[in-house]
This record gives sequence, C-alpha cells and structure tokens, in this order.
Amino acid sequence: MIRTSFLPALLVPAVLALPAFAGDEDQTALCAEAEERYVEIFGTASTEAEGVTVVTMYKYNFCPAEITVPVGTTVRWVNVDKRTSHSVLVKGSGQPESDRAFPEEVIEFTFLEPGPQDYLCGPHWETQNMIGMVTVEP
Ligand SMILES: [Cu+2]
Repeated sequence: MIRTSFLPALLVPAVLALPAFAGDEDQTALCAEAEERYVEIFGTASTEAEGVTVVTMYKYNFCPAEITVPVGTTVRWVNVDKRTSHSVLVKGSGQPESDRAFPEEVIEFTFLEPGPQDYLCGPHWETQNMIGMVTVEP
C-alpha cells in the first residue's frame, strides 16, 4: 500500500528529468558494459572485490564517475578496456599522477582525507572529459 502511494511522486520527476539526463542514460549503458568486461576478466562482480571499492575505466569513462566512501577506503581503478591505457591523478592529494594502467591492470589509492576529491585520467581528461570524483566521508 505504501509503495503504490509513493509511486506517482517518484515517476513524475523521473519523466520530467529524462531529456536533461540523456547523457546519464548513455553512461549507465556504458558502465553496464564495463561491468560485463570486468566479470569476463576477473570472474566475479566488481562489488565482490575484497577490501577495496572498484571503479572501472572503460571507453574514456570512470564507472561510476562519482562515488562516496568512508575515510580510509582504498579505491581500485581497473582498466577493462581492450587497448587504451589510463592513469589516475587525484588532484588535491599532492601525489603524482599514477603510472599508466594497461588493459586488465589496476591503480590503487587510499583516501585518508575527508571531503570531495576530484581526480582525472592524465591522457584523457582534456580531450575526452575523463574525470571522476570521490567523496570521502569522515
Ligand atoms: Cu584515460
């Protein structure tokens, strides 16, 4: 009963928002593809990686592009592309850009400072807008 009464309220904003978020729809499909690649390579879902939060790098995107994690979390970026290499530069960290991760390779970074942390892929942020954000909660 409660569920049905909430349904109209949820539906209306979703329908209204649809044109503005067409890009997000593409992103969702792309990230689903990235996850399929991940499972092909590693044989498990990315959410099953132990002790880390996985973000895939695929077709010039980070998937998901925005995550929220508790302080002390290690993020593991996994390149599930077939050819392209990517890097990670966490802008506010004072750390240099990572080495390139080639297909099936990973980059890890542990977030010790709370707050929003922008990061980017060195070779592709400017031309392909390959950027992401980790919100670190205290
Ligand atoms: Cu890249």
